[in-house]
Amino acid sequence: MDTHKTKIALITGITGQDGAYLAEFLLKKGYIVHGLKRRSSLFNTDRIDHLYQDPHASKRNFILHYGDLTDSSNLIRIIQEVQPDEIYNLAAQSHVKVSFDTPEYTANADGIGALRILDAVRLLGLVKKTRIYQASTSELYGLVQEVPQSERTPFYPRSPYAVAKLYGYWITVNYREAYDMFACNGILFNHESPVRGETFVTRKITRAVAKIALGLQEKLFLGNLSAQRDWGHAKDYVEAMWLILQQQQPEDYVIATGVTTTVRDFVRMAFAEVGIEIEFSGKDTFEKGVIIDRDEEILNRLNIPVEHIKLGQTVVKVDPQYFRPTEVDLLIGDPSKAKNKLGWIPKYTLPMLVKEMVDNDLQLMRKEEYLKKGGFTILNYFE
Ligand code: NDP
Ligand code: GDR
Repeated sequence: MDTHKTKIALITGITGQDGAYLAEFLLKKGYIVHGLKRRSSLFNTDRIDHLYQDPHASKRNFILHYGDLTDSSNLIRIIQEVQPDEIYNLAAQSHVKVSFDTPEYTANADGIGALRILDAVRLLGLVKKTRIYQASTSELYGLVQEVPQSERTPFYPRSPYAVAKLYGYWITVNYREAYDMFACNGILFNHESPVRGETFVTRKITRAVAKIALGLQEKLFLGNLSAQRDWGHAKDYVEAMWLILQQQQPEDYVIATGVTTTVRDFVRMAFAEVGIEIEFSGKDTFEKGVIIDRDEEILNRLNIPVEHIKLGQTVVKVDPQYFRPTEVDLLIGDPSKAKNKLGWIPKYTLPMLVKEMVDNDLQLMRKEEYLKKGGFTILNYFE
């Protein structure tokens, strides 16, 4: 038997944050990587453009297919064509707040989408060949039942997103038990990176910090500053996805750092990276963050004009439009099972993650600064 046969992976959601990191990771491991991308009116492959291969080339190990998790016949056709050894189902309407505006679509893509993948594998007779990873989430825990949250903690979802993902979780367990499939849930806590979507809170903060430092934006408007999240780095988390599918037995795993931090403290840490010290005062909707000190050595090193950083200036304000109808107050994961069984150890700490994100956004915003100096209009999106 040839034990070195090249493995084939299919990644749904390949254009997203995790899809991009996972594709890179699997290509380095020697996989042939197929990805599902949606048709859009503009190019939507920014995060994977560095992996792109000319479709006319005779040999390729990175191949994209148009598709959508809401379209069964398309998924069946692609899975039949690709005959994957591993499917990573990462595609989803992944924004919790947006799921309150688009609950039915979110249920379709995030809940029934998982079923469509599992059932395609079953109908095509690939149950013994294809292993499936389902992107489950710490949002399943929702209203706090116990801390830290582990594989045994009861679920209490608090958004249409989380309810849809609850279906995805259980249908994965059910297909594993009913049809003896190698199908697993990774219950991943929040993970971020320089390519995190711009409307998730960490990236929104690091982009704003860079813009404020360069004088391109005045204020950052945020919602619930007291929410606590267990933030890790996406690079570490995609490795865990792969490890989950390499085990003898299909099981579900919590992937987390075990450290939790408030949004407020994330803001403080991000501003500190560019030499700005923030103090918060006021309560609830009246809470604000004001510059109380600046570190001129850091500002000089980063080439940030000191006159942009005005002591006493309010740079953070609460805007209730970012509150959620039902919130998840506290997430902190217990990754013991992943550490013991998978040997998974994250390499990044939160300070390392914050630094990498702020550095990257500072570099990106330099381009905007250059355009502004050239007389071009800079657009500020406050989403
Ligand atoms: P992103 O939002 O960055 O990426 C989502 C991906 O799904 C994009 O490629 C998007 O395509 C695609 N997509 C959305 N809807 C559909 C659809 N109907 N059909 C096909 N593709 C679709 O998410 P992340 O990379 O951060 O997360 C990956 C997965 O992990 C998601 O399922 C998310 O819910 C889950 N998760 C994420 C966590 C995190 O902290 N990042 C934590 C726990 C779970 P397009 O680029 O065209 O929009
Ligand atoms: P989350 O991530 O909802 O945990 O879902 P997000 O970054 O959107 O919110 C984290 C916390 O920050 C609070 N918050 C704000 N959030 C956003 N987006 N914008 C704001 O202005 C703002 N102000 C405060 C939120 O209320 C929340 O408490 C992410 C997604 O990646 C999901 O797909 C994934 O399943 C979970 O993480 C684990």
